[in-house]
Amino acid sequence: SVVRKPSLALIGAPTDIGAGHRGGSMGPEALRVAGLKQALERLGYSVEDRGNLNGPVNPDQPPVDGYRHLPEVVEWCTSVRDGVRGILEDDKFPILLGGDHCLAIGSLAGLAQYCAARGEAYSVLWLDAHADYNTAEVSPSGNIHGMPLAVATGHGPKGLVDLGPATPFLDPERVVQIGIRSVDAVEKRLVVSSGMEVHDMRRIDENGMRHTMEEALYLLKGLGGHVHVSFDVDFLDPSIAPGVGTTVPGGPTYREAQLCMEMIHDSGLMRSLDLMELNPAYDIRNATADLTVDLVESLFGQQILSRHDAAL
Ligand code: 6HN
Ligand code: MN
Ligand code: MN
Ligand code: MN
Repeated sequence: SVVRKPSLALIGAPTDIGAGHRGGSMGPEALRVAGLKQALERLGYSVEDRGNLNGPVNPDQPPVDGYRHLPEVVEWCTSVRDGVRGILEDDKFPILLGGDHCLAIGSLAGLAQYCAARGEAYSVLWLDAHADYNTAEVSPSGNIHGMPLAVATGHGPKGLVDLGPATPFLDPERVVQIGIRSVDAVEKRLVVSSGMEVHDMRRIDENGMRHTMEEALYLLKGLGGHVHVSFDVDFLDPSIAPGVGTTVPGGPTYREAQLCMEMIHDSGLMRSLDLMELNPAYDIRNATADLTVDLVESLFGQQILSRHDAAL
C-alpha cells in the first residue's frame, strides 16, 4: 500500500525559560545547523521551516510560589500552542524544535484544541530520562520543564492548566513513557497513581527495547486517535548525547534508541513531534544535534536496508 507522506512543518521555540540551566534556547538553531530539514527532504518529505516563535527573555530569577518564570512560561506556551495548532490546521505534521520541555505544555494544548474541534482523541509517547510529573508543591527545583505532564493532566497553575480546550487537556491513561530513570522522591508517588504507562529503564534492561516498544505501540494503537511523540534528548545515554542540561546515566544506547525510532516509524501512528531539551552550551561540536537528526531520520522511515516486516 502506498501511504502518502505528510507535509512537515518545523517551528522553533528558542527559550530555556522552564529549565534550570541556560542554553536550551540555542536548540532550534543547532538542529537546523545539523541539517534537520535537508535530512527529511532526502527522505522524500516536503518540509517548511516556519522559523522561530518569539517570547520574553529569560529573566533568570528564583522560583516564586514554587514556579520559576511562570508568567514567561505562560507566554511561551501560548505561542507554541497557537503555532502548533496552526500547522495542524494547515494539514501539516508539526515538528516543534525546543527549547526546554515546559514548551510541551504548549504543543499538547495546541494538539488538544485541534483534536477537540474534530471530535478526535490523542495519546502521547514521552521519551525522556525524567517523568516530568512534578507539581509546585513537590518539585525540588521549581523548574517548569519538570512539570509538563502534570500540568497537561490537570495538576498545575492557572494560566497553564487552562491552555487547552478543557482542563485537563490530556488523559493520563493515554500517556506512555519510555526511558525513565530519574524521578524525584514525591513525584514517584504521583507517577505511580497517575495512570500513565511507564516503561522505565529497568523494564528496558529486563525486556529489551524491542519488547518494550511492542507493548507501548500496541497500547497506543488500541487507544486509537492521534499519537504525539515528545522526545526529550536526555532520554539518550549521556555518553552519546552530552548536549543536554540534565544528563542521567543509564539511558538507551545508540542502537536501542535507533530501534525505538524505527519501531515508532513502522507503527505508522505518529502524527506530531517535539524535539526538546537539546542544549548546545553543553554539546561537543554539535554531536548531540547531529545524533538527534540521525534519530529523526529513523523516525521518518530511514532504514538500513528496506524491509517489509513492519513491527506491528
Ligand atoms: N526535563 N525532576 C527534575 C526537576 O527539577 O523537576 C528534573 C526535570 C528535568 C526536566 O528534562 O525535561
Ligand atoms: Mn528529561
Ligand atoms: Mn523532559
Ligand atoms: Mn544520517
